[in-house]
Amino acid sequence: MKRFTSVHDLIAGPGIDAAMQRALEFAADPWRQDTLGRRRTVGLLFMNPSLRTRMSTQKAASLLGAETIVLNAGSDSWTLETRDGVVMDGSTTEHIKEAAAVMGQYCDVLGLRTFAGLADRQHDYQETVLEKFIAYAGVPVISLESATRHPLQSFADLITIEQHKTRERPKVVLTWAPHPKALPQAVANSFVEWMRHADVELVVTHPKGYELDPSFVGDATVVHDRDAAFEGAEFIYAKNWSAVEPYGAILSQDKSWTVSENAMSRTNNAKFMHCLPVRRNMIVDDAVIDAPTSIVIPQAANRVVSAQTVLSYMLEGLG
Ligand code: SN0
Repeated sequence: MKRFTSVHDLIAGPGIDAAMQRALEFAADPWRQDTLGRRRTVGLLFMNPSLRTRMSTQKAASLLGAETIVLNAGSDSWTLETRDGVVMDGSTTEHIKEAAAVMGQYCDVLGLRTFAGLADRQHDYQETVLEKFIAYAGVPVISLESATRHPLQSFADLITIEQHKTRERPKVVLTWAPHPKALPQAVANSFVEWMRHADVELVVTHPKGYELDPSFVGDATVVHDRDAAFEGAEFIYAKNWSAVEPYGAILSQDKSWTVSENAMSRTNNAKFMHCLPVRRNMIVDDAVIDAPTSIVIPQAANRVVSAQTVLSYMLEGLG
């Protein structure tokens, strides 16, 4: 695999089933390939904050015997310019062209985190920054969350559902929930994209106006009545996202969409999931996230497994 930016890269490579098989093997025995990354360096460039992605990807590389170098753009390193043809007389000090190319000289695999700017829909949805980074890096690249997707998170979500499901084809509900800030659509887009390729009954629920981009939601079932959507669900996946139209807008902070015990009581004893970080008592009530049915911590633990699986394919591909 030369790039991992969406589920499509996995489908074009080893395939979802084979990757899941390998993921479950790593989950059972994390050290089973502890020399695969010998003498290899994985470089991780963060243009935005991170806790899980940073630590889990470093941990995953370490389990495979690879070194990691982590760089935070703007705090550990120079502030990066991502636009082409601009006169760099402002606050940015280095262009992503040189930064990516130089990091590619030092590292065998690179990862990039670059959030949506939420100002220009086309710029974000064309994945302008990630694609530039890939073009100039000269080595395989892993997305550590880009403008429109968070594939390592979605892969971890799929692994988590596989491990916790109690029947074939479980009902999985993605529910919008309120948040004080405008957040990207990346986690929701990516979750829907992966679940549409999984053997689950997917239902998406959100207030009117929060429709996800058609290229992601496709023909997935969308229900605006949250109580109806929750009926009989085995997994409730909560996430806030800002509106796609008008792009990046907050249209609602309606607390009746906070995932409450009352809402969960309609489900089939559903497991609660969230990618974290989560705003307690905005997205989800304490009673739900602290209940035994909350699987947010094993879900986060699986971030190591998804990163290790993806890194293993990339390191193998280096020959
Ligand atoms: C990011 C997002 O895409 O929603 C990263 C999730 C993995 N989340 C946030 O930026 C949350 C920030 C906040 O203020 O709660």
